[in-house]
Amino acid sequence: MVSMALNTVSESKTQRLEILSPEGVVDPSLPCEITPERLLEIYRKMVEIRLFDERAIKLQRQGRLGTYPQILGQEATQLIPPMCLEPEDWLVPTYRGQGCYYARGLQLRYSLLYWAGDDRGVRFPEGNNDMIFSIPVGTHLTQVAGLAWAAKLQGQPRVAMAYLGDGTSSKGDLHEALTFAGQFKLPAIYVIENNHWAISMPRERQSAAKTLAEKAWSYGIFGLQVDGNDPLALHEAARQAIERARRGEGPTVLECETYRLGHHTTADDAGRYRPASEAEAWKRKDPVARLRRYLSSRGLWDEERESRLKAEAEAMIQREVEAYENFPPPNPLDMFADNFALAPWNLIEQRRELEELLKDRQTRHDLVLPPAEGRFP
Ligand SMILES: Cc1ncc(C[n+]2csc(CCOP(=O)(O)OP(=O)(O)O)c2C)c(N)n1
Ligand SMILES: [Mg+2]
Repeated sequence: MVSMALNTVSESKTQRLEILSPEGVVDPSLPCEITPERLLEIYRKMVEIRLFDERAIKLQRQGRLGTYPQILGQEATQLIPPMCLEPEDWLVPTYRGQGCYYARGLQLRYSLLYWAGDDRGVRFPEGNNDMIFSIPVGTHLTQVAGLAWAAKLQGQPRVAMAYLGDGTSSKGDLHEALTFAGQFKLPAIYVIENNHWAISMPRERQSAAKTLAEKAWSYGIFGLQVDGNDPLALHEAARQAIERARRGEGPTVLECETYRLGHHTTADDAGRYRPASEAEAWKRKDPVARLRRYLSSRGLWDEERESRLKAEAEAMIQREVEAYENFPPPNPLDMFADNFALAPWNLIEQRRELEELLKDRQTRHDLVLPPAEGRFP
């Protein structure tokens, strides 16, 4: 039972949690505290983010969006652990994080804006402790230990959750972060989104470790492998990990085993390095279809509700795309903002020059400009 295992880090055998089978059948012997309303909320968000992902790819192919990292097939791992957090908990996803941010209430127009290269796309909801991801992989892992440590020192019941990929789990950053998190018993949760590929490097060649979760044990940390396409298992594992962290019982590593059904990003062609049959096999474990089967078997879902949800989701996404495309252009002077507390003289000069050039032009913007003055540092 996972509830027993979560109470101890002396258990050295890494377990795997799967509650809902790919056929949509629940294992009644496993703990699973979840209401029908919560299940329906999860399903709605999964469908919305899948349709958004499809739309984002089309926008990129039409030249209306920059490079975009798909999350097809990873909807459950993206949405569910962040949905179990409170707004004041810290969340630091990776670039493949549209679902994580959506779970926390970021409007999809901002995700599009970000992937169009506009830094106004990181306008997270007021009161949320969400952080922008870093493109260099793994650099946030020690920072998340730091966030958790700060929460502990300040006596705040806050949890810090980091996402990382299977490839990133090979980086030294994870060693440092877990050493620290384990030793200081920090309220940190490391969600390894094992989607089986790090660009063209398969999971099998990534590490000789049998599971990525078992790495946790050597740091005195509880590690659990979860079926990342099983919404019930993810919800239960994340809920228990968060509760443990809040009770002061230390960190958790959750390896969520899923599959990247799409390319690494729109700049990649997965057909060049892996057989299509592999993705086809994983489609049978699809998290969205799996939850739909389960909801239908409980009389909570039917065809009519499905088409209504899809129509509503498409309309919402259309509104978000329009809001994104009608966003006022950024003010070129913003490139000088948020870089230095005290701007160096050459930047001050360049900013003045640009200001002069822009004088006669009409620029619309919605940001407060930084002051033109500055001093030598
Ligand atoms: C420090 C650093 N090295 C290399 C890269 C190039 N890079 C971008 S994504 C990636 C693979 C990451 O794979 P994984 O951690 O499995 O995440 P996934 O993309 O599968 O979600 C690499 C090597 C980078 N962004 N940062
Ligand atoms: Mg990966």
